[in-house]
Amino acid sequence: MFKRPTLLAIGLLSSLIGLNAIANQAANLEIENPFVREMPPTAPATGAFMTLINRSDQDIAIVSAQSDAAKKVELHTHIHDNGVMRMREIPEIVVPSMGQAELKPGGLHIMLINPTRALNEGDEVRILVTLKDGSEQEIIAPVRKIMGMGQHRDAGHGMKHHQH
Ligand SMILES: [Cu+2]
Repeated sequence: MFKRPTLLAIGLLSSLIGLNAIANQAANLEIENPFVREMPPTAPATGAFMTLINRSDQDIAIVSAQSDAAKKVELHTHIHDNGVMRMREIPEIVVPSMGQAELKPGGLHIMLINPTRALNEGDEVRILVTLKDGSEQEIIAPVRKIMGMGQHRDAGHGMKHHQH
């Protein structure tokens, strides 16, 4: 006796999924206010920050990123380790359905390691992110100076925290 409603439900569900599949994750991901932090030319790395907005009803995940401005690009977060902020590579940055993810100094970020050129304020950095469904989105992020980055002091790669 449940056959009819069940079939109907499945039909509805598959048509919904079918509709959703047309728009890939990249089409549902909005990037707001992207920027790359200006660093001295000798700096081994810098970070890209932005707000990621997901207007779809399914989570979207960035699983990798690349850029011609850096030899290596990683997805990072910060963790508190005994009162010291450290960066850690993570496998993906998730943007929850109908929600957003904030990439900001001291939090989630896209790490540009070994920049291939000096990145000065006013320059633009192209970053290509790959999403879990294989779709890609290009981000154009202007380079900006950020002042008062005290919380980043101890967050460098391979830097030891010295007690004096
Ligand atoms: Cu980092």
